[in-house]
Amino acid sequence: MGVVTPTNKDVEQLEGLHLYHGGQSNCSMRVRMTLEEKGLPWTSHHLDLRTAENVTPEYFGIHPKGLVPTLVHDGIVIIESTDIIDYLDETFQHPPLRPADETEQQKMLAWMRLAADNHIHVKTYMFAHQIGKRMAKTESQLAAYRELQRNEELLAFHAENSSAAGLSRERLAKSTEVLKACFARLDRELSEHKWLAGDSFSLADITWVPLYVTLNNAKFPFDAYSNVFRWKDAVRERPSFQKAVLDWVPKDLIRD
Ligand SMILES: N[C@@H](CCC(=O)N[C@@H](CS)C(=O)NCC(=O)O)C(=O)O
Repeated sequence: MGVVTPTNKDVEQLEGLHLYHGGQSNCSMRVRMTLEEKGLPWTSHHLDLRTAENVTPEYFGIHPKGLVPTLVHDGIVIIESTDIIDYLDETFQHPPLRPADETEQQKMLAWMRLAADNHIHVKTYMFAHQIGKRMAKTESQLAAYRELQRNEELLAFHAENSSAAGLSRERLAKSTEVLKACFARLDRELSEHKWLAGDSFSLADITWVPLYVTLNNAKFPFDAYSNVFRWKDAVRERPSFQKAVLDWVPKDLIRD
């Protein structure tokens, strides 16, 4: 589980549920949806990723990679969105967001792992098609980032995105291929069941619907996946989608 010991000791004093998150961040949407589904009160610490509010010594003292989201629950710091939502569901069990059936539960966890393992491909597609130029760092911003960031994959990603040529065609082609295969898999599953892990809405759906939202905003070609369309419409009807997704993403950035 994604519990970390922060070097920024201030957060260990926080009481209740505190979420460090970004409005448009798909990983943050997962946690907000889970909190809304459970009706849990939480305190928002919003970080604007466009102005690199996450790239500060204070925030790296909370999340060692400087990413959102981070949940702090009574001073316990948890990172990695899929671990956070799993933690929330284990800790606050009503209403449950995992199937009662053990096989379906394993299926739910497998969908969550698939999303976590492929996050870099979502990021690549989104940066290449939508926000990469806006998020490019200047030389001095890259130098400041190198001072804080210890993760090689993130250093390489942001350096490549900030280069004159931007993210390479090879990187984008690979990510597009992986994402198409993932959504083809979702589509097959959803041709047989209403929800990803079976007959009940679960953390698997909460994990994947923000990826649909983010990629759709970046004009990912979803036309081939009719069952995915039906599923995202069903998720959109949930009040948690309005509160956790639509209320946080600027209207001009969200596509239907
Ligand atoms: N595996 C992490 C990924 C977190 C992540 O990449 N968050 C993005 C927003 S969705 C972020 O903070 N990006 C800022 C950056 O790359 O500097 C999780 O699931 O929480």
